[in-house]
Amino acid sequence: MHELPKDRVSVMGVLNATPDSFSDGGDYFNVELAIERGIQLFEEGADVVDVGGESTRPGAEPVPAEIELSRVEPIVEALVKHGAVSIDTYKAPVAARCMELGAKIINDVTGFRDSEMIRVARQTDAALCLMHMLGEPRTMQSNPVYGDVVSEVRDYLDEQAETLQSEQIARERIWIDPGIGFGKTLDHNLSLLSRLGEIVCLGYPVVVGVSRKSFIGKVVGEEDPKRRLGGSISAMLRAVANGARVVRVHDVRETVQALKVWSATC
Ligand code: HH2
Repeated sequence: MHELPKDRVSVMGVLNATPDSFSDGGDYFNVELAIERGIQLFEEGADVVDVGGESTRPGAEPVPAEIELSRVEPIVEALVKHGAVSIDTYKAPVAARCMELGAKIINDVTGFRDSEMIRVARQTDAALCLMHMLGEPRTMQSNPVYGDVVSEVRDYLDEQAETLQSEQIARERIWIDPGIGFGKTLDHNLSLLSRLGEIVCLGYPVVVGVSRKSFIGKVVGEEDPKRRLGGSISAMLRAVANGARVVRVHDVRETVQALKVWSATC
């Protein structure tokens, strides 16, 4: 199983082998370029590289499992020789094949709602990142409503984590993620980051993905996701200050630098 270091935050580098991701769509939609980028992310200090073959940006349409797998399979196969690979999928056949290839983490943005995903998870020793999302990517940003977003997200993550354990999955394998930007308004995202401690309290390692997301664009008035680095670093450090153990980022070199200076001054 992939063990998280106890004395520092882990960096999960994002590698989207998709034509349409919001942040880097098309940049690595070529196997050679994607593998090169993945190796670069490890060299820049990523503890994990998270490979995705379907965009889950707001409004995205699902991709059939065969297409998703054909995008990620050669990349996962190559990158497992360089470091720990996570597969960003909610489809059981994709997760199963990537685990056979040597991936160490299954990152499911639907929070293991599918019983087939739980079955695959049970047959492996993968670490499991279970994320909160309200609804599905196609519709999740059309007026998301919560009573209290932080307690609803926390209760959902707690229940899903309990469900996994009732299916004989060890607690130590479970990571949780509030799903910044997945069925949340600007205020919801800001509340989740500023009150992250209420989710950290559940006792599972907390993963946070803020990198380049649209809530940062809203705060700073920047349309282009690739010009949101300063805001991304700031939001990432807020998450770390509030207890995040893993940060999912596109800009690994800059994130590693920020974390080193942060911890040197603690
Ligand atoms: N965010 C994205 C995708 N996967 N997984 C976790 N655990 N947490 C996140 O916040 C998260 C995630 C969306 O970012 P990105 O991969 O850059 O975009 P896209 O879904 O368009 O490929």
